[in-house]
Formats: sequence, C-alpha cells, structure tokens
Amino acid sequence: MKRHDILDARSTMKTATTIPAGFNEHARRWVEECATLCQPDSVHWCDGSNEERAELTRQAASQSILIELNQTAMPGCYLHRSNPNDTARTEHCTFICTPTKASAGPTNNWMAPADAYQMLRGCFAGSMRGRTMYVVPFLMGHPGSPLAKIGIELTDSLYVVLSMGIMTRMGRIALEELGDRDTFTRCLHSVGECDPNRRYICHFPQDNTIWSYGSGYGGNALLGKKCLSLRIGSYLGHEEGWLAEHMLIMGVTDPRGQTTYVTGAFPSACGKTNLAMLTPPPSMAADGWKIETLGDDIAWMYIDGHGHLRALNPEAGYFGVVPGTNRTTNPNAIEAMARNAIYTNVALRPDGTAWWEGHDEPAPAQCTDWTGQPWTPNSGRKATHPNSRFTAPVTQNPAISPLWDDPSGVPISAIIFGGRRSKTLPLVVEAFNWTHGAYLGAMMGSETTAAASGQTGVVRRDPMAMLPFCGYNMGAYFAHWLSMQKRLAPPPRIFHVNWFRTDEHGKFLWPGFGENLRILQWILDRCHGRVDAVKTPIGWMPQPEDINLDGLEIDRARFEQAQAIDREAWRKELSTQEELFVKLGGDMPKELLFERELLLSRL
Ligand code: OXD
Ligand code: MN
Repeated sequence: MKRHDILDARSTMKTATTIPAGFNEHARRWVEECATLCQPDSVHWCDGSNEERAELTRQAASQSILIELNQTAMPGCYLHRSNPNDTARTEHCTFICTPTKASAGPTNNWMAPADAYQMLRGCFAGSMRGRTMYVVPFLMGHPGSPLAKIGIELTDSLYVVLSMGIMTRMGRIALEELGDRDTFTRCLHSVGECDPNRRYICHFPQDNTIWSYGSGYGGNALLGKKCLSLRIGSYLGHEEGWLAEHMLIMGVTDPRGQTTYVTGAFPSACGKTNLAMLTPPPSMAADGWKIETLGDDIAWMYIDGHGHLRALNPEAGYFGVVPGTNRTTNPNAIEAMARNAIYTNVALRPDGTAWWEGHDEPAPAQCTDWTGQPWTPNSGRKATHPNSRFTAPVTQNPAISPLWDDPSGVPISAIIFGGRRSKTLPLVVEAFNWTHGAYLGAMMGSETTAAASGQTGVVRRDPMAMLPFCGYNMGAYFAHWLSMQKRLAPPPRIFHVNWFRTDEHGKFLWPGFGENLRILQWILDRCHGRVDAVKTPIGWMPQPEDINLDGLEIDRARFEQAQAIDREAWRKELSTQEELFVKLGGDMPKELLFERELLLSRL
C-alpha cells in the first residue's frame, strides 16, 4: 500500500474544515486523506503564532496534559507526566521500510513497505475518534538554506504540538519555505491506545514518509528529531552527498580570540549536552577561554565550494536529560530550562516547582513523584524517571553561538568520537588520517552501567553513535563517510576521547565536565599545528607536558595512567569488534577491515 493510496473510498472525512491560507493543495489533499483514515472529531491547522501557543497551552492545562509549575519561580514552565509505559525510545519497535531488507542493512529492523502500510493502516483507522488532529508544519534547518527540510506532522497529541513548537521552526515559517511544492516529509502520528505491544515507528525513506503509532515519547513522536533529521536525513545525505550525524556542534574560543568549531558524536548518557554547553574552569575562563553552543544532538554536515566541511544544527530546541543537571554540572542548561520549558516525568514539590535527583537543592521532605504518587526520601524509589527530560528553546542557553542561526553553518576543524569506557580507551587519541578516524568512529562503543543492566563493563558497539539512527545500511554509511575524504581539502582532524576511564579502585582518572576543555585545548593546538604529538600504535597522543593541568588536582602520573596503552586489552578490544564486522559481512568497506589489520600488526 503506497502512502498516496491511503484514502479509503468508503469513508469520508468526518468534519469538513476550513483550510487556512498558506497550506498548499498537496498538503490539503494529504491531510484530508489522513483525516479520512484516522477520523478525528476536528482538525486544527497550526500557524505557530504566540497566540496559538498560549491558547493550546491553556487547553493542555485544562485537560491535565500539562501541569502549570510555579510561575514566579519557573515562568512559562509546565510539567507533563507520560504514560509510565512510554518513557524512552523503543528501538525494537523502530523500522526502516525500504524496498529490500539489504538496503536497511543488518543493524536495522526492517519491514516491507507494503506490509508496514497495511499493518499501520489498521492501527491508524479511527485512531483519532473523539480527538483533534493537529496539523503541524515545521522546518528542520534554517529558512532559505538548501539543506533545510520541511515536514508536516499530523498528531493527536497536544504535548507533541507544543514540544514541536519548541524543537523546530514551526508554523507559517515552514509553509512559506514550502511554497506550492510537494516536497515535504509526510509525518503521521497517533498515540493510539499507547500500548507497548502496538507501537511502531516506521520510516519510508523512498516515500519521504514517517508513520509513528502508539507512543507519545519525544524520540518516537517529535518526528522532526530522530526520525526526520537523522533517519530520513542520513538516507538523503547518502543520496545527495552530505552527512546527517548524531553530533553536538560547539565553538571553542582560545585566549587569542580565535574560535574553532568542532563536532562530537557520543552515545546516549555520555554527556553530549554537558560538553556542548561546557563552562570553562575558572583559571581558563580568566585566560579568555570561551565555549559557544551550536547544537547538542544533531549536526548536518556538507562540503562547501572551498572543500571545507561545514556543520549546522537543524533543531531549534533542546530535549535534554534532567537528572544530574545542576549549577555545577551544567549551569547553562539550568539557565536554558529556567523558563518557557516543558518538563517531562520530573517530581513536583509542594510549592509547585520541579525537583529531580541531582538537583542543586536537597531532596524535599515530601513531593509528588513522576507518576503522580506521594513520595518521601524513604520511599525506596526515585522521585524522577531516569530519562526525564526538559524541552527548551536553544535561544535561552546563555552560551548560544551568535552563528547558530546562520544557514551556511560553521567550518569544522575537528570531529570527536567518544564513549563511556572504564578500561582500555585512552583519554584522548588523534587518528592518523581520515580513514583511520572513520575506523575509530565505526568501532565506537559504550559500556552499560550496573544500574541499567546489572552487568558492568559490557560494551555495546554504537558506530558513530548512529546505531539507532542510521536510516540505511550501516556498511554503506561507512563507505559514504570514507568517500567524503576526496572532496575535503583538507579533511578535519578526527579524535577519540574517553572521559570515563577508571583506576584499579574504580575511581575516574579524569575529572570530566568543565575540565574537558583542557583536552579540547590540545585538540585545537593540533588543528592549528601548534603542538607535536607522539606516534603510538593506536594513533597520535599528547606529550604529557602539552596538556594544561594547571590548577587541577590530578598529577602527571594520573594523566599518564589515563593515557596508558595496555596492548593485551587492545588485542581483546579488537577481537570484540569482530562481531560488528561479521554482522555487516560483505557490506563492510575493505578500508575499515584493512585499518583493523594494520592496528593488529602495530600492536
Ligand atoms: C537520544 C536523545 O536518545 O537525544 O539520543 O534523546
Ligand atoms: Mn540524541
């Protein structure tokens, strides 16, 4: 069943609607087809205005979809409690529906498009009875940019509408960009009955279509983010010669006043938002070091007319993890979420303010937990869901880059890969060249924590942090990365970092957070040819005296421990990479197989 065949001739749209100016004929016809299928009681066409936001917020509050927080302490802030069965992305329910299984590749779940449409049509049929269908036009990327993508999301969730209003450029701005074209991503979403056994997030790259059913969670339901900007985006990037990446973008200004831009890919729970918003340690701030955020989750990267890699953030908001965020770990995030933010699944204090584990203030004597139950510190459970989130406009981040809104993006000097690894991986290493760098990214992994799985030290391979987000065959994705090199003059340098290495007592060897700027300082020095490095079997590594440890409690010996190469552990590391190589089989580019052989022989 093709998406344009969804109209069932026997049914008619339940409510005739007046279509506001700005929606073109293609949009109108498609909305009508979807309304015929989903049978909403009414259709609301969003214009993205402040008045509309105020009215929809009022409605959401009156329907208890949003709970108004204390407006003196947290102006414009609301709390949303999700269904407890719907608090995270569901990778096992996420499908890439390409004509052949091979083009989705062995790391993605696959369904044949015709089967997926037929099955989902059954889910969506009548799913919006008694509800309103909201028509949400949105823009990912900057108005006027050739890379910008327009989507229209149809949803029955007011939480989704209000969140899309923060996370994207939503409303008329998107329609103006679309004009009378048909080239918008058709995003159909219904929370349905919110049943985990009837939850499907399906992508149809060839149809420029996303159908998501049965979940209201951000990554499953705000379809501009992971679904469009990464899965459909990476597919388009492969077709059109650019990259859609799960990366932060930041500018680092040194005491000379020179700003250098870097991107970084880290799997979830490795501190990507914290790094993107890093606050320099006082001694470095006094010297003139400064950080500017361009993005904390997604980077679209293309090669400009001079052969330079440039990156831009297609989003307009942050959807950040709340627990552990405080004035010490991330003061910029605290400022960004202080107003006009939607909090999901945090705790509510008696004074109407939000609280979470890792808040600046201690646990309240009593409060209401994320599920709406009374909670005290003796309850024996957390007050906040570990994946509770804030949604806030990027412009509220005090460290926002003045270039965040520049459609041409920023030139990238370094790409940083990283994971959470207690052993083996050093604090920082630089790749020998682009191909070696792609290999470091392809072999990236992160350890599961004891809290999450009961098994510490189990490495999940997450190539370039894209395992859940690559919209096509991972082997073809690696080949696409490798092929970029010939068009880059010169390619950015590639680094691998690991903030999480521990000593024999399980203590972190490196303090992390703002102190990570010291490692960025070396990365910048390398980019600008200001510092030498030591050639090791795994890549270029800093001479200890070239890392600025002034004012840090850790000494040179500890730093060297964080950098040590344990050859035996590396050989084991290489053998555990085998699994991914075997899984990708013949799709794995020969160059990466060769890099692995070379590393083995160097070891
Ligand atoms: C993620 C996110 O899951 O950004 O990676 O929400
Ligand atoms: Mn992410």
